[in-house]
Amino acid sequence: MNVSNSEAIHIASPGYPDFYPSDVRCEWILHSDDQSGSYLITFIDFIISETETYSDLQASEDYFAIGKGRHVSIDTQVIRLSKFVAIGSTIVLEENEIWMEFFSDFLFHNRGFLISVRRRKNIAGK
Ligand SMILES: [Ca+2]
Repeated sequence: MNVSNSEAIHIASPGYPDFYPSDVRCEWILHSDDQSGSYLITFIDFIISETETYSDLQASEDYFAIGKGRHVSIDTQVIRLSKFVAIGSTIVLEENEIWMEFFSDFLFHNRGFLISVRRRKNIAGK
């Protein structure tokens, strides 16, 4: 997705505001033509199911992760979020390209997330 300086884009979990499905993995790559700006990522809604282990069912935790560049990997990951994030929380990333990943395991769903992403010019001299 291309993010311009003038408008916010919205990214949501699949099916939002209905519960997201089990067993999904989504990736978003965000790119800006402006090399000298930052991404402002604001959480409008965020509830992801926490996973408990039942008997021999080994589930991994649902999560939403954000990282630098276009290659989803633990090495470039900046933050990994589960369960709840306070509404209005904002993350700033001074990058040209960032990735986002959503993963849900086979157990439990929830409403998921809605975020807005804006592009902001860096302050001169920084
Ligand atoms: Ca789950």
